[in-house]
Amino acid sequence: MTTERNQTLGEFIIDKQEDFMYSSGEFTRLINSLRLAAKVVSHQVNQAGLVDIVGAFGKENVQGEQQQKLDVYANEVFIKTLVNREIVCGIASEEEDDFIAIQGKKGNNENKYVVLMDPLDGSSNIDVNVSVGTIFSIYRRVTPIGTPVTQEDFLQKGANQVAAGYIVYGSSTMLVYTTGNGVNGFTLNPAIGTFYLSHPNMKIKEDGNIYSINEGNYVHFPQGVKDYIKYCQAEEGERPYTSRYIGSLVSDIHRNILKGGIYIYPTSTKAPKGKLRLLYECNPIAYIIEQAGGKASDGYSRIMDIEPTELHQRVPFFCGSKNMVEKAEEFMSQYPAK
Ligand code: AHM
Ligand code: MG
Repeated sequence: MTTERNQTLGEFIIDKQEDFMYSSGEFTRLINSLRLAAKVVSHQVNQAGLVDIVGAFGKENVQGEQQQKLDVYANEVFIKTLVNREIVCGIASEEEDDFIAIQGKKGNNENKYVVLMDPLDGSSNIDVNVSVGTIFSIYRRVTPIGTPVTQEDFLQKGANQVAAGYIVYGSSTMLVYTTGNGVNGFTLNPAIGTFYLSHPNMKIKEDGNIYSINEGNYVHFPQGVKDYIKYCQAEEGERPYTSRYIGSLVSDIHRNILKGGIYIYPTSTKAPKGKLRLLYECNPIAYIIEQAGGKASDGYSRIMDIEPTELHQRVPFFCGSKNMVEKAEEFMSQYPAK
């Protein structure tokens, strides 16, 4: 419940500023900008069906996917909010072919953070009134401050993340984020446009009973995944588990954090590298899941240890309750990755 007694996100950010190792206020301003953009997008998502914002935009993104009008809108809102405030030195987005280097008004940019994001994940769900989300990941740049950012600043492994979060536009809008000191969730009170701390110190159970995977692709899955699905369905102890798959990553992950479960998007004969993107989908979710006490892997090893090679790189993704992910890895290890 969000009541007047709950701390607001604004108050929380200021309180936590001092805990933050390199605190200069820059990071605080960055989170504040994301908070603002989230409110703008939330408002627009809630207008779907009332204003001309649902449906395809008529173009494909670099990955050959149909862009939805709201994808494009959310992308613009997040980018404009960050660019106008000169709060970061670079942005990478699922909707942009390449990263964006941000020059300050005076030609140089003294900011030290880059943001990688999926501005509106699961956007094909909007037309049918199903929850969608935003995912973001923040790094400290590795090239010298004041020079234009390069690809190197974005191709960092997930373990280097300074912060990560998601916003779920669901039955209510929630912003969940971590800076490496646990995970906190804030619910938007739309009447007054304020996020309140509703889910302090979120933890995912070590064992859960939900498995989330697109089973329609079963015949295309690796044998280790097929065997794990059969394990989930077997009658023994707490099993069979419940199958829940919304097809909207943020919502599936959010539910599994709150209830305990595993989410899997594996490789398949149709998608040999998996579907989800390492840098702005898997890494930020992995950081949150780990901070909540769970585990995130590619089926064999830790997601956040993968050295990225491309901005839009895809990876198989297994994440959620620790013991469930470890069990799935046990099945995968019977069939070593090629
Ligand atoms: P998107 O980034 O194009 O929206 O795709 C990512 C989405 C995730 O939200 C979701 O978990 C997954 O794709 C669903 O894929 P599928 O329909 O193949 O099960
Ligand atoms: Mg996406």
